[in-house]
Amino acid sequence: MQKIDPSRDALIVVDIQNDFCPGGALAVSDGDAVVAVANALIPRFTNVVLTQDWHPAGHTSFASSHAGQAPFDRIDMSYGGQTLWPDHCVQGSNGAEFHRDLVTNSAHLVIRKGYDSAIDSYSAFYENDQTTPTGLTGYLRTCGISRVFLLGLATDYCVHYSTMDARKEGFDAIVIEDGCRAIDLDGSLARAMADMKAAEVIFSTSEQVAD
Ligand code: VGL
Ligand code: ZN
Repeated sequence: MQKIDPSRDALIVVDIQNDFCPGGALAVSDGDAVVAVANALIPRFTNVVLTQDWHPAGHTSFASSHAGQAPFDRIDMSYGGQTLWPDHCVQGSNGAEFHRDLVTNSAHLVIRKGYDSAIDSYSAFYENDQTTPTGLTGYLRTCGISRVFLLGLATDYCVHYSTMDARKEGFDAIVIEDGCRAIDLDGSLARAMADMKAAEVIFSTSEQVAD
């Protein structure tokens, strides 16, 4: 059992947006299944943070921004390797909106990320250069948070990177397994799981979360 302590725990709901759900531009298989899990947990936390992938048109992570490249190709960027994606979560587009059934009203904070056209940002804490902060660490610390529960899309990208950064920043981290779905590109899910386990991330089902 993972018992919620509202004074020190926050729930981070990662990228539950139309483009990552069936019918979206970068649809994660069964992605909309996480909405019900998120909705059941959100009211049980005092401190809820939502993240929103939020790219300008022509973003560097889009394959369409690189002549001769196709979605899911990998290229080298100044900050390291970058997987290229279909255009997705363009600022102000319907695809960038939260899933219409996600209950967002009680969230205290929405962290938008990936808005710098030259850097991708999977993590809720740092852009992919691993040095540009979003400010989330300061926010959580200021609020007295020492442990984060994470769920959302996708397990092997934004949930994975957010969870690893949470650990690096000294937060305990619990990933809600039934609240996540993966893209799973070339073994990315297995790598993400191994990484998170090595970083002493705790895995729990939403059923095992107690008040
Ligand atoms: C994500 C790929 C590109 C994610 C965002 O939310 O996991 N993946 N942008
Ligand atoms: Zn993105």
